[in-house]
Formats: sequence, C-alpha cells, structure tokens
Amino acid sequence: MSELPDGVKFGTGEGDLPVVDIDTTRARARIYLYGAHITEWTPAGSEPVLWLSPASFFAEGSPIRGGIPICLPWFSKGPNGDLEPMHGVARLTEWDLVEASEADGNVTLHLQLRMEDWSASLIIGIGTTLTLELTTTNHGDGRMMLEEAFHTYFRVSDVANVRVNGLDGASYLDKVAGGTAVQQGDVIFTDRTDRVYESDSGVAIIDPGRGRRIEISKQNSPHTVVWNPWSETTKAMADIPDESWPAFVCVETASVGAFAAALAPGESRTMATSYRVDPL
Ligand code: TA6
Repeated sequence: MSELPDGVKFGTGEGDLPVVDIDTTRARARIYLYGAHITEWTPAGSEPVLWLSPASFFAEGSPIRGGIPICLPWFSKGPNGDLEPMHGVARLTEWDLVEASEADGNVTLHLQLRMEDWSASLIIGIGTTLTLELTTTNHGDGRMMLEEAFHTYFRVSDVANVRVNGLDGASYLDKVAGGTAVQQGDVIFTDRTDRVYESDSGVAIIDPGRGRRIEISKQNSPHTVVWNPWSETTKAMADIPDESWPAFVCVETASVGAFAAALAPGESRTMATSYRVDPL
C-alpha cells in the first residue's frame, strides 16, 4: 500500500528489516513486517511497556527476541512436541501491511499472512491502549489443528519484585517441575517459571518498582502462559544478555496444547488481547 495516514511511516529497522513506525499524540510504536512483530509500544505519558533484547537477532530465519512474537499455527513444538520451527512459522515470515488508518491519534493497522493452506489477519490498534486481534482461516481441504499465542515480553523493574494477579485458583501445567498444580494467590517469581494456565480471564502485572500495573484482557483465549527463564537458562540463550533476565516477564494470551482449536475447511478463529497501563 502507498498512502499512509499522519503519524504512520514506513522505515528501516535493525538488520535492514522493513518497519512501520507510529508516532502520534497517543503513543509511539514500531512494527516489523517480519513476523508482524511489535517491538515497541509507548503510550503517551508512560515508559515503554514492551521489553526488547539488546542482543536480539534481526535476520530472516531467527525470531526477534522481545516485543510481541506471534506464535502460529502451533505453540512451542506443537501439541505432540514434534513440530519445527519452535512456535510456528508466522514469526519467521514477512507479513503484508494491507491497510493503515488514524483517527484522533489512534492508529489501526491491518496486516496479512498468506500461506499455502491457511491465512492470518492481524488488526493492531495503537493508542493509550494496545489491541491485537488475530484471525486464522483454514483454506485447505482438511481440518487444521491450530495453536496460537501472543508471546508478549513485558518490561518490568525486576521480575523478582512483580506479581501476576488474576490466576488464583487456576490449574496449570508446570513445565519446570512437571505435572499440574493449582495457583494459590498471585503468581510470584523465585526461579525459572514456565507455566500454561487454564484460564480465560484477564490478568494484571503488578510492578511496584515502576509504580504501574499492566492490565491484560483477552477474548477467545483459554490459556495464559507465564514465563521467565531466570539466570541459568538465560546463560544458554545467545539473544538475551546474561544479566537481562530480571527485566522482563512473558504473560501470553494463548490457545495451546491438546485442547487447541481445529478448523474445518473454510472456518476461521479469532483470538484477541489488549493491554493498558495504569498507575499503582
Ligand atoms: O512461552 C514459554 C516458552 O514456550 C518457553 O518454554 C521458552 O521456550 C520460551 O517460550 C521461548 O521460546 P523461544 O523459541 O522464543 O526461545
């Protein structure tokens, strides 16, 4: 598309990858067409909300580390643990920007991904709230198993001093300890944490160090994934500096695992999430 509204510009990001930059009275943001990957969202009057690794790769074939990776059409290695690449192909493929509009400083972008047997449409709303609406459509002749997640890296003061409110009583798969458990109270972080909660409710990240809470609401998402690699795992990750693990927490609006959706030919599924920052 050629014409862009006020406050929306094409540009070149890291690794000479094409980006769409947003700068309006409501917010600043950067979206890489590679993976339809939002790497920055800063609402007016706030500090940046997303964490982006200073050591991220920006090259075809490698996922951008941080921001909002789109995990699609599977999560991790798929429901049976046998699929590659990790977290699916959408975050490793260039999407097309098909429409951009602006009204009163709020920007709406529509990006599309066309694969052989399926397509995805992402509507991003950028203002003092960030909204994402992902619709996946099966164009094949058979059923399509679908997993999806917004694998969002939220910037926090210190992961050891934040908590996630809203999952009390939810059962979860603990991928560190193995097995399942039931959440007691708020989620706190004392070591590597990798959990898939069965919960369709919104949550909030409470960050006293930054004097803010990040409200996460969601639609058509039966799971919330919570992850921080902590110190040891981070040492084995080339695209996260060893000392950076306290600076983020992933809280992921998701539909994953064996309960993943199955789309009949021609069928679509939409999952949505939105983020808002409030002072504590
Ligand atoms: O969402 C949590 C998780 O599945 C973890 O198990 C860890 O693998 C993380 O995603 C990061 O995955 P990535 O492929 O982006 O390094």
